Amino acid sequence: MKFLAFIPILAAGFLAAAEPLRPNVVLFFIDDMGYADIGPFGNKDVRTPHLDKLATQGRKFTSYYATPVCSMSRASLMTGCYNTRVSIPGVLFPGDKIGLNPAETTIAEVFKSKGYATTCIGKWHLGDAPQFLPTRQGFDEYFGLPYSNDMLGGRKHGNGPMPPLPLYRGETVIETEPDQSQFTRRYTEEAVKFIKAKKDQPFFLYLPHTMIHEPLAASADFKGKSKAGPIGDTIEEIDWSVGQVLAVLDELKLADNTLVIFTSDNGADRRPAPPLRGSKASCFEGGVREPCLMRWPGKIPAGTTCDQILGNIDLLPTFAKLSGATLDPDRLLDGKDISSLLTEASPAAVRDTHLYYGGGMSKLMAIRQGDWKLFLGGKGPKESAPNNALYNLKEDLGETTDVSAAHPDIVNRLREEAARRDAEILAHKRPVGKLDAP
Ligand SMILES: [Ca+2]
Repeated sequence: MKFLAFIPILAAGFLAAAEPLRPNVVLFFIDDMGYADIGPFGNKDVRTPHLDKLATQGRKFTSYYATPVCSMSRASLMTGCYNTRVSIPGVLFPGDKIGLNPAETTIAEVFKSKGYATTCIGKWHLGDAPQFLPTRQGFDEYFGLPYSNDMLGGRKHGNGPMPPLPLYRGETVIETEPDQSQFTRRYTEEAVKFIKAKKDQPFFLYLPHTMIHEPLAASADFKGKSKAGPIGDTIEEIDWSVGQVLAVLDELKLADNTLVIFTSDNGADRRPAPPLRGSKASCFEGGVREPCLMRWPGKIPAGTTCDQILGNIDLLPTFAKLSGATLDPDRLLDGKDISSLLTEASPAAVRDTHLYYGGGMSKLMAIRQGDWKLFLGGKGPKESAPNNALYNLKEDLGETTDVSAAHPDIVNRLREEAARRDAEILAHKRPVGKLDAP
């Protein structure tokens, strides 16, 4: 009798737990911010009080992976796949005849399928032709630049002189060569306006700031105010932006039902990222491992740190889980649902392996499995270590000492694993979007 009475309670509990929580999601995706650029990750030269607060109220992820450069990183973020699988190269340029294939399912489309309001405010960089813009990839609204802020009018490139840098609203260019010192402020105002307008429904706010990509520019309130020069000024203004968004979430009593994520697209541009080796464009950790903070009050344990592997490729399956969206089982993904890394006190690894594709030809440059990282050979020392260089990231996070000679078995195992995974991706890669395609 007792046993029979227990069953409905169990079933009810199970159903309640399986109900998706459908949180709002705010995703800050900074351009060229490196691992050591903010207070929670050890920077003592810039003031980042709002990011410090985000870390205190949320979880710090020390092994969050992006890629060496811009477009490939955004492709991974949007699709849950390594960029090679979706055929997006390292960096797209104005007038390129390619973009992220409109047939791909993006994180914005995942949220749309569950009734979220979506917006992209900032840098897109997945194709500047109309059919590749954010509005064609699941974003209701778009305000920002289609590519990097150094792709200025008249600059020479393979496609000819670049057009004046365009600022879009929706699919319309509303200004050209806008005042760069106003980007952070204007994007932030747009973000606050969006949250206020959509407060009564689930929303996804994607905020890929243009700063801190060069040319650096801060508004009058921040210019010359930091102890670290122009880079410090822009970082402190980004921190202000985070503070503005957190404040409006508090004001509207949305904080408890909003997952806030702060991270970046690639390593610091020609600046060090201690304790990591390398910077932007490199497959050493400093080129690809990003500062990452996540806050979701009551769900993510406050003031904690997680060292497990995760990255851009994992956000799409994780967002699908949190929003209750169904993914097409026939569409291969590289990322995993890492929601356990957010919510559990001491989560186990979800995936133990990460692939490092290079920013040039998108060649597989290195593989990490657990604490071991093996370089597979390729371009020069900036982008990669020599063929077969093996590092133990637990003992040697700075990748200073190649221990391959002492571990030929590990070198062989990782090399075989890398070859197997790379071959699978190349065999199943999906086409890039082409301007002239039917
Ligand atoms: Ca970048």
